[in-house]
Amino acid sequence: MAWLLPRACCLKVFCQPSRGPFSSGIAKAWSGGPLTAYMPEAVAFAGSRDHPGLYTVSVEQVDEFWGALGRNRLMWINPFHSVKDCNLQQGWVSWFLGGQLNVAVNCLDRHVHTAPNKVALIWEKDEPGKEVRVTYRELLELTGRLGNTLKRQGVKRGDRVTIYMPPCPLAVASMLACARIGAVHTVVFAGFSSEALADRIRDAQSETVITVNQGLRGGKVIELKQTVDQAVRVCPLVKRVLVSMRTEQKVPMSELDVPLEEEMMKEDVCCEPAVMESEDLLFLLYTSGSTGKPKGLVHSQAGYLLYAAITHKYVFDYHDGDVFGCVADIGWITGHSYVVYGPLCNGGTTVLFESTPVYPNPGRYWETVERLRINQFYGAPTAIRLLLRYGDEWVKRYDRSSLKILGSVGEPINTEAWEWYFNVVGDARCPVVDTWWQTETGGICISPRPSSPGDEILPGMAMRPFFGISPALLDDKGNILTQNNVSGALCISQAWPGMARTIYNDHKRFLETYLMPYPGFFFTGDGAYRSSQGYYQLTGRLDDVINVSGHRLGTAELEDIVNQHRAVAESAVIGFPHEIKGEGAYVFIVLKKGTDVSQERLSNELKELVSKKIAKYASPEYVQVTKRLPKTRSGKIMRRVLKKIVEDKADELGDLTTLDDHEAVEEIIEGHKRLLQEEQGQ
Ligand code: 6R9
Repeated sequence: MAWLLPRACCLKVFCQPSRGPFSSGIAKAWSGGPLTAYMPEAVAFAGSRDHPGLYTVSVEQVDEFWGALGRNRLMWINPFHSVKDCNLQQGWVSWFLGGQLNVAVNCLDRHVHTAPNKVALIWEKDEPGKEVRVTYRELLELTGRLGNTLKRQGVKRGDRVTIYMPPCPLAVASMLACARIGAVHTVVFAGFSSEALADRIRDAQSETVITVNQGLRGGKVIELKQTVDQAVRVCPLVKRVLVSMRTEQKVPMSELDVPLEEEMMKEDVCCEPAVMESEDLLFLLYTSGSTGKPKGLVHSQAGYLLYAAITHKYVFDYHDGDVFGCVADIGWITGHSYVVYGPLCNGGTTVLFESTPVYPNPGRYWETVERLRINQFYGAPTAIRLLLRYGDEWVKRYDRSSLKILGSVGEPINTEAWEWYFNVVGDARCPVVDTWWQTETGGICISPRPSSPGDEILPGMAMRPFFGISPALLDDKGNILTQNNVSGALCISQAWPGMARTIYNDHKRFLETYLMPYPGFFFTGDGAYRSSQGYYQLTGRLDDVINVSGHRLGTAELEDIVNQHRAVAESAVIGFPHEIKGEGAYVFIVLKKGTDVSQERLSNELKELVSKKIAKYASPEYVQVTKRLPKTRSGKIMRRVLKKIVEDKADELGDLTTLDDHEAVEEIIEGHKRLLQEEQGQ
């Protein structure tokens, strides 16, 4: 393994023994029961005897709550003097002021001190059964050598480094090496096109790119270095490209290119950690807006790290020794927070999944669960819906008894997929946590857990705000909806440590997008319903709302019903201008494998189903069957593209750099034309 380096003779560990929650003396001194084992800091919070009590403290005594966690769960070089200075009205958010720390030290050194041989990463390579385990000591060594290589190449504190790599230990070491030397990483999903990559390199003004010669995904070789070559041709600022060898295949190297492993071998494993201020930049991560160029959301050091760690611990009930399996790519915020920063800050063992859910067959996830003894599995509804199409057999042939909790993220999880995940994958034994959050929020904000043991979990609902999160629903006029059983724009009414601080080089856009629509609130762009019991259910992006005959309908709500049809594997509902109703619903359907139903019958049955479950006015005008839906690389349906197609504006599809499968779009355009012709012919 080219990247696994020989053991170093000396390894300087930059830390004191951990004061982490599990080794804390405070816990032993407490005799008040299980709550302090759960959250030792609670001993200092008056009135926090149970979960609701703790939540109340977290939103009402914000400084006490986050101050105690900040002091206890992170390792500081210099302690902070104030917990926060935030004003959402003015767009001013700072946490842990005056504090200095190093994120890589928090994620590595302190664990090397207590458990050097504990496994930090399990790299689940594309080839099943070839996993590689990397201990905390080894990961620290890799990070140190890489940090020194970056420094020798001229990378300085504050410089942006673009990482274009699939999930692999060196990608994690690259992120942590940046954090160690004070550089700002920006990971670009290693599936994006050269244009998308170039846009992001230019926006970040990166002089350094780290990549691999080739990637492997689903058994296919991906020429990642070639993509980088094309991108850097139009990025004159790039001074160096560090190339790691994922496969044995040599690739042409130009004068910009630096063979990464060779250079790392020349470096020492000890790399002095930079002393970083809490609010220094940790990373940028690009996410696409519905219009305009992608936004480089900025996350800073202490607040982000603490929030990622705390949500990882409490949402998933992560315990020392557990194997945490988040199958997201590291190019996505989920990969940042729940493959890398959260688990490593907690000293956990985290899986880096390089493959796809269907390689070499649709049993891949569950075979991996069995082989690695994964305790918490965290995936996306799109993959669950895909696997559901292949039936239960692929799940049942593997032993999933290690699983304790199942997580879902990225989109609303429809009831059918939720039930299948819970009943088939989890054998009706593991809680399913539908976690709502965004690149902008840094970590999970609404999720059924944490809550009191045994508290109910309802299918397809994110339900409860996390510690420190105070959701609010607002109407069109900006009024706060205080009652239950209402829908509105989901906002968050006070700052939390994990929130993004700005958009890189465009603070104005940050203010306009998130803070100005509802002054004093952070606006998420999503709609939500608060049930009569006070639980939150996400109803989709607000720009995806359809207004049929004056009734606002969430696309997610309609899709949930459509997906209940026995033949439907997946659907996307789009609004289009309708002479009478204002807007009508146009439904795209992907059929389950092996189902055979005529277009006409399906269309009639779906109309009936929607009429029955919602109302007649909501029943779809058009039903188009297609082989696949256009999706982003992280699996979100690109509704914006479908909308242009149904509005007959296929020549205005806009930015397609994040699109996964261009053929899907062609097929849908053709299908749409055919459907209209058939309708007109009738
Ligand atoms: C983590 C992540 C954020 C958008 C978000 C929302 C949708 C994410 C969801 C969900 C319903 C959930 N979303 N989780 N919708 N239920 N559990 O996905 O970040 O890529 O920035 O996307 O995804 O619309 O606003 P990001």
